[in-house]
Amino acid sequence: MRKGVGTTITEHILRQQRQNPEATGAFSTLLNELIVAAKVISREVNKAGLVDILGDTGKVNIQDEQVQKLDVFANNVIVRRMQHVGQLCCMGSEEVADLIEIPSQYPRGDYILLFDPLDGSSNIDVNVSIGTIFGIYRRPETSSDAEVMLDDVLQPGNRQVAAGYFIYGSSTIMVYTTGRGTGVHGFTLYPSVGEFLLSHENIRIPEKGKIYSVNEGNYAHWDEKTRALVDYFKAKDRDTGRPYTSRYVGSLVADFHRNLLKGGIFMYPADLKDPKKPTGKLRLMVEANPLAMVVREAGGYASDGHGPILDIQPEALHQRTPLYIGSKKDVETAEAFISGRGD
Ligand code: P6P
Repeated sequence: MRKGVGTTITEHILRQQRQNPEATGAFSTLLNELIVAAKVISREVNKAGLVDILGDTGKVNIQDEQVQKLDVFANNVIVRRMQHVGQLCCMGSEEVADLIEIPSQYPRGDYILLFDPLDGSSNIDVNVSIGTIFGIYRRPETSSDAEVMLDDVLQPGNRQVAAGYFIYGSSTIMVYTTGRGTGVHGFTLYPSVGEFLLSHENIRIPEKGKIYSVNEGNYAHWDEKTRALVDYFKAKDRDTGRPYTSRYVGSLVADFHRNLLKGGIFMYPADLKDPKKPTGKLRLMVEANPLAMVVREAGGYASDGHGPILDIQPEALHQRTPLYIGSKKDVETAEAFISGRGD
C-alpha cells in the first residue's frame, strides 16, 4: 500500500495554531512565507557549486548574469518575500546596518522578524553546510502606530514568540519552536514533493554531551578562564566522561544542529583578537537569541558565560556576545569557569 507523505510543515504549523487560543493565523502566514523564501535559497545554495554563482558582487557567471554573493541573494529573497506578507512592522538582518522598513504600499502587522540570511556563507565554496537563522517578536504594546523605533526591536530573547533555522547541507532541514512548551521539531525538504516533511519530532538535547566545539586557533587570544575551560573538556577524567571529542565545522548552524541532536557544547568565547569585537564574533539578535530559544525548548541552555543569553537586554541591533550553547550541564560548567563561580 502506497504510504502518504507524512506530516507537512504546513499541517504542523496549523496544528500549533489550533493549540494556541490567541492565534489568528497571522503567525502561520508569516512562517509559511519564510519557508517559501528558504526553499528559494536552498535551490540557489545547492546550485552554487555547479553554476559558479559564487564569489563577490560584480563578477559575471556563465549565464552572463550579474553575480550576487549568496548571502546578499539570500537577504534579498527574504526581504522581498516577507515585506508584502502584511504581518510585519519591520525586519532586522545581519546583512543590513539599520532596521528594514516595510514599504508603504504594503500592509503592516504586529510581528518583527530578525534573521541572519545565510550564516557561514564563506563555507559554501567548500561545500560545508550553511544556514538561515531567524527569530520572531511581537511589536510591543507600548509601540506607537507610527514608524517602528529601534527600541521596539531591542527586546530580550526571552520575548521571542518563535525561533529556528534552516540548514542547507546534504539535505535542507528546518528546525523551529514556538515556545510555550510546544517543543522543537525538525522537517526535511523533499524536493520531489517540494515540501518540508516532519523528520525530527520533539527534539530533546541530551542533558550532558561528549562533544565540545570551539575554534582552538583562538587559544592565544583567550583569557585564562577561557583557556582553563577548554583545557577542562580536553583533560582525562573517567567519572565525567572526559576528554570530550572535538568537533568544529566553522559553520554555526552545522555545529549547533549536530550538538542539538547528539549533545555537547558549542563555544564562541570573547577573545582579544580584534579590539573591535571584545565580546566575541557572534551576534546576539540574529544568531545567539534564536538558537538560545531553540535549545532552551529542547531542554538545553545558552549563556554568555555569566547568565542566560535570553535575559540580555540588547543595546544595539548588531551587538555581539560570547556564546556557550548546548547541553545544559556542559553550559553550566562553562558558566562556572567563565564567571569564576565554580571550583
Ligand atoms: P571562526 C561563520 O563565518 C560564522 O559566522 C559562524 O557560522 C561560525 O560559527 C563562526 O563564524 C566561525 O568563526 O572565527 O571560527 O572562523
